[in-house]
Amino acid sequence: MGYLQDGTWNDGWYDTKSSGGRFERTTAGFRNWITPDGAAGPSGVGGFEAEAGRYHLYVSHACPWAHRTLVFRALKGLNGLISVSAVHPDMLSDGWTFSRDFEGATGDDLFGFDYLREVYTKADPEVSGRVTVPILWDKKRNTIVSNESAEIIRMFNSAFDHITGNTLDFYPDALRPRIDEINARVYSTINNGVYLAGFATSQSAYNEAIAPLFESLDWIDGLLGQSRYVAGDHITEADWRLFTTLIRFDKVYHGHFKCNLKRIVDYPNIWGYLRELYQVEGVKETVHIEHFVRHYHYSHDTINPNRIVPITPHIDFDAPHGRGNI
Ligand SMILES: N[C@@H](CCC(=O)N[C@@H](CS)C(=O)NCC(=O)O)C(=O)O
Repeated sequence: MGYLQDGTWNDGWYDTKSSGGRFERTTAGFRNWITPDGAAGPSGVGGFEAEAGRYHLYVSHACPWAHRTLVFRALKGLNGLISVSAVHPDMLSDGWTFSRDFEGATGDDLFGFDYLREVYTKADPEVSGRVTVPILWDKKRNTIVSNESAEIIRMFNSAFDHITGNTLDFYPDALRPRIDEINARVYSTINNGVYLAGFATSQSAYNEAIAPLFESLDWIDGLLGQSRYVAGDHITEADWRLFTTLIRFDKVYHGHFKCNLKRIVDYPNIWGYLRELYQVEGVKETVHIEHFVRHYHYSHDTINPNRIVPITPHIDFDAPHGRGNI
């Protein structure tokens, strides 16, 4: 694992020395938006008009951030309009690779590259930053539109509606303040919270992350005792942003990231809710358990130096969810 500096690859794990053992996530570098008419979005430049067949997603099926974009692609009827390549689950000294040596690892369908970093240097030969998934690529302008999943899902939520006729809205005006409020806490304490706990290299950094993580899960379980979804009666972006962390939790974060005060199956409301989300049409096809079990345990040798991939418990995500009466 490493990063690009002025277009050159440097191998190296996250530096937590200067931050008291705390993992600090860097911000994504490409922040343009696809819009219905190509007008500029909230950040970046214009010129990325919604068109069938023009855009491509690079994902890892292991990654919860990339997983969000696949969920929105499915829910919004974009599977036939936006193509996808999936990297190999092992992220070692070369970072993400296009090796096909694992079921579901597709290779690079656009350029035949060996390494994901080549997608970044294709967009900008002098690029600096981490080589992360997801990447939303524009085949027409031959560049990266965005590598920020929170923004890619917003584009998918509305930019293609006039082409697909799919007007499902996971970020409706009336609920935006509530969704934003939930997202902020879920991001810092749950989505990123599991990483803060797992990548901590000091006891105090781990302690700082673990308490808020489980306080927030208790809070979510409480919300789900009162309403079917976290922001009320309607399923929203806030639910899908939670989903990709929850689905990995008992298989990976509980053990590998030491998030082991409770499991998701121990939460009466979250557990049924997780099954309900998994069973929404098109969603389970985006879940690749073997990729995330392999990726985390095999790639993070600072946490698991012998790279033993554990068996992990059997979890029946297909069991009836019982959420209909809430
Ligand atoms: N801000 C990004 C974060 C994406 C991210 O951190 N992806 C991880 C995989 S789960 C990655 O590719 N990490 C590689 C690295 O940090 O070198 C997003 O949400 O899109």
